[in-house]
Amino acid sequence: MATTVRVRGRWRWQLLIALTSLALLALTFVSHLNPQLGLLGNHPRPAFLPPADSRQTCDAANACTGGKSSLSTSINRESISDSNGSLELVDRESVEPAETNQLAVSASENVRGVPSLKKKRNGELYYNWKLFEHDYKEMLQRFRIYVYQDVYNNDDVYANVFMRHKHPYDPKLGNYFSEHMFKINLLDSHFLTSNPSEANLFYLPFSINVMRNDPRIRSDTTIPEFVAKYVERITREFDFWNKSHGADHFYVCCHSVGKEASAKSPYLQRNAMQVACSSNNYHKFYVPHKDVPLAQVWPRPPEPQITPPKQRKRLAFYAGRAQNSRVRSHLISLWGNDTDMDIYADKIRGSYPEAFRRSKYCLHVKGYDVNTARISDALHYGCVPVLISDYYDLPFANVLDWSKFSVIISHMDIPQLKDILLSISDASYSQLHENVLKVRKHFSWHKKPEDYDTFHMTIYQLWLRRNIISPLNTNQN
Ligand SMILES: *[C@@H]1O[C@H](CO)[C@@H](O)[C@H](O)[C@H]1NC(C)=O
Ligand SMILES: *[C@@H]1O[C@H](CO)[C@@H](O)[C@H](O)[C@H]1NC(C)=O
Ligand SMILES: CC(=O)N[C@H]1CO[C@H](CO)[C@@H](O)[C@@H]1O
Repeated sequence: MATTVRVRGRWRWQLLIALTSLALLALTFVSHLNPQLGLLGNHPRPAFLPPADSRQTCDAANACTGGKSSLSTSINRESISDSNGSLELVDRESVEPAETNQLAVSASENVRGVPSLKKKRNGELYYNWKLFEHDYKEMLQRFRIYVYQDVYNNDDVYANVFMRHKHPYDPKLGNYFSEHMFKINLLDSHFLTSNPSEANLFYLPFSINVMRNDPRIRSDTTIPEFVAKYVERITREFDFWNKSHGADHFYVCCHSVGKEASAKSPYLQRNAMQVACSSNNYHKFYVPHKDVPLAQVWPRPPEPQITPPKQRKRLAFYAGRAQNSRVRSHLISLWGNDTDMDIYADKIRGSYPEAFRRSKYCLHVKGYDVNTARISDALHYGCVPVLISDYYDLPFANVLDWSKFSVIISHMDIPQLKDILLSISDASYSQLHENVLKVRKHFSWHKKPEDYDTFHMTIYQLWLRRNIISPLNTNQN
């Protein structure tokens, strides 16, 4: 080795100078990479999650350890996995099969007994509660959305695709519940305007989930064609689209095929906003800052009594199909027989809700895609979520500091999973748990929306994007 690259005398200095300037340049660059998340306004979200290591080592009590070198470590890691290109391909089938042991679903999840938000504490969990609250209230008063009238047209042969779903609580729809509830809540809300000239944004009301189940459409290629035809019609028949080339338009999907829905309409893809459960920073059609992560929430019966931390005897719980991702099979091969953690390949043995109730930590591990309903499940049962899902653009991450109510672990740190969880002190755990109880309300839908619930939080993300007009003139070449 030493014989092949031999740097001779006078070159040595030039090389040294060149390397030093490079290092300085790199340093300047890195110092601009400030993972400041608290910014609201027109740059609502970080493009990527803050480095996994720096977050997992900052516990709820704000005691950060080992943070000094973690930024550079994780930058290295990201570039390694980028250049390796070994991330799983996106699944074209569906988000997830239904979980076992779903309980009957109640109409309204109105859980009381959650501690009310106290201003002093909010500073920790929310990046800037005051700013958020102020802006949120302005939104309630001023935000206006226009929905294309197909949503009301019962006579169309494809009425089912556009109209509100009649049975959103059908357990078969559990994984796509968020998509349907958004539409239902919006149609009943005061944000809707029948006057397009006063609208801030325009809603394209097609349902990817319904298309997927409609034998006339269903396939990976037909869905984008259907969507493209619809956008063509909107473009022809209404002025609104051309005014912004679609930049003030949005559509909503909680089905992973939804990410390809825009494949055949360049304007939709590059300009319009996609409100999506599969908010995967690694996917070619998902654009952070433009698109909006949608929280994937299963409808669950109320859980009025939350098991306190001391009564949670098991360290961690996970159940899910191992074959859905390499990350999962890795987790199961390393921890499947651990005596402190209940890590099940495939189906859980016993009751699904009980497993959440008896565990301190509940794992969300990427499957076909970055998202599943396990995060909102964990929050629902008062279990602290552990996220093992790199490149997940997390819902509401511009408002909520996820490190205050969850533990984020890089795919590469699965071998350290148990050490990481055991290193979190009881005091830090209590803080995480307390914050879980506070954020639960952001991760639940209601027939009649409540303040700061998933509907309002998602609407708020759209509100932040109301002024973004980027008439990117996409030539069809
Ligand atoms: C919008 O622009 C397209 C392409 O230039 C054009 O074909 C269409 O007629 C325009 N729509 C309206 C409503 O003017
Ligand atoms: C768990 O233990 C069983 C029985 O000893 C064994 O067959 C299996 O391979 C083990 N699984 C893992 C993931 O270590
Ligand atoms: C291109 C390349 O090097 N791919 C490798 C990425 O890493 C996985 C294991 O994590 C290997 O199996 C691939 O061969």
